Formats: sequence, structure tokens, C-alpha cells
Amino acid sequence: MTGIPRDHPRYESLITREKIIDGIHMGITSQQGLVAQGRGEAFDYLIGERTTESAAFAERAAVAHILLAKNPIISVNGNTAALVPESLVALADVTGAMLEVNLFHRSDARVHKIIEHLKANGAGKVLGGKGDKRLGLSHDRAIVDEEGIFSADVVLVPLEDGDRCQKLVEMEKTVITIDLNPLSRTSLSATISIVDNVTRALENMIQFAKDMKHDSRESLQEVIDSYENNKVIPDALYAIQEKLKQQSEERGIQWI
Ligand code: PTJ
Repeated sequence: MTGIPRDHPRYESLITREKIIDGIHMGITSQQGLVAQGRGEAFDYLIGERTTESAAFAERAAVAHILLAKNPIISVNGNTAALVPESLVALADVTGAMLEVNLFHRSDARVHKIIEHLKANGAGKVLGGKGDKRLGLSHDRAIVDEEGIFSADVVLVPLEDGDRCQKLVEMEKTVITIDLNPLSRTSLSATISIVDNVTRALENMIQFAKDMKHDSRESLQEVIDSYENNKVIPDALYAIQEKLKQQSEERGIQWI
């Protein structure tokens, strides 16, 4: 990575960009991943680069679902493999979920490089290499493993595309998404919509999982029952509006 000084005001964001670029050089991230990261960064700026209270509730409910699931799967793409490989492995370890590589711009070479990258970051078995089932979609995100996403009851899909999210919901799976765009089809159609940066969301979820893993099934179910996903999108839009208002006022621009 290049020498970005720690005291740079945009240090975190610049390091994140470097990780995506490194991912491209390693052959695990697609070039389109850069564009996706840029879009995510823009939404993160608008939301204030923080986990909102509402996103934290979603993260806690998501963990409760994963801990109660029979066959929970964490879907990994080229961006998350580059940005948060250790967190993906840690969340899988603490919850007992399996990791499955699933790509939009799929090539067998990239699938296998990501599997090896996750193993180098401490993962045991990683699914996605078989691709022995298809979901009813025209693109390659349809290719899944039978023992993984195909038969999962709960799927965590960070940085998902909307049509596969909808397909997984149609298949009656509990679909947990992490997407900074509150108005994406993904955020609008998921069972649990986490509007947060994947880097913060996974860290929070690991901590929730450590705190909740010995809780009774009844108390995990209570977390799920008291959670209302329909509040997440309006809450995220409100956070963006308030951030814009604050930024405008700080810069002497009248907020209308
Ligand atoms: O590795 P592949 O081939 O599977 O491709 C992965 C990408 C992400 C390139 C592919 O799925 C894609 O093109 O995704 P989209 O349609 O650009 O959607 C990505 C969504 O994730 C957008 O709504 C972004 O705002 C959001 N996003 C990007 N970076 C982050 C993010 N959300 C949370 N955290 C981020 N760091």
C-alpha cells in the first residue's frame, strides 16, 4: 500500500480504496468493484461515516437470525474479500455460518483465488467452487452450491445486486443485506436491510455475536420479533437529510 499519512483527514477512506486496488492486483476484485466502492463511499459520506442507531438494531437482529439458523451462509464477492477478509472469517467462526464465494463478474479463476485468500486469512472450508445449482437468474450470480446458498435458510449478502436479493427472498430465505444505498432494490427488498459500511457492519456484528451466542433461543427470537425492518429506510434517509442540513449550516448555506 502507498504511504498515506495517518493524520490525513480522509485516512480511512483512502486506505479502503487502496485495499480495493490491491484486490484488483491480486486478481480477487473486479475492476467494476472500484466503481461500486466509489458509489458506496458517496453514500457513506452522506450518512456521516458512522453506524446509525437504526443500522445497529438491524445488525443485532441479523446476528439473532444467523445464530438461530440451521444453515446460515455468508456470501462473499470480490469487494468484501478485498476489504474485510478477516472479519468475514471471524463472523463465520463466531456464528457457525459457512462462507460461500458468489460472484457477479464470475470466473473460475477468481472464485478459486478468493477461496485461497479467505483460507490465508484463517477460513476452514469455503463453498462456491462447485457451483452445482442455479437460481432462476440470467447472470452468473445464479451459480451457487447446493449445500450452501441453495439450501440455506439465512443468507448474509453484503454488496448484493437487487435481482438476486429478490430471488432469494422469493425462495423464502431470510436475506440480510449490507448496502449503503438505502434506496437500492437490494435494501428495499431484503428481510433485514443493513444500511452501513461493510467495514463497520461486520465489526459490529462480530461483537454482537460474541455477546449473544450463549443467549437462549427465546431471547434471540425476541430480538427478531421486536425488530421492524420497515423503519430502516426512512431512518437512513432522515440521517442523510440531517447530515446535509448540518453540513450546509456549517458552511453558511441556507437549508431549505
Ligand atoms: O466481485 P463481483 O464480481 O461479485 O462484483 C461485486 C460488485 C460489488 C462489483 C457487484 O456486485 C456490483 O456491481 O455491485 P453494485 O450493483 O455496484 O452494487 C453495490 C452496492 O453496494 C451499491 O449500492 C453500493 O452503494 C454499495 N456499496 C459499495 N461499497 C460498499 C457498499 N455498501 C456497504 N459498504 C461498502 N463498502
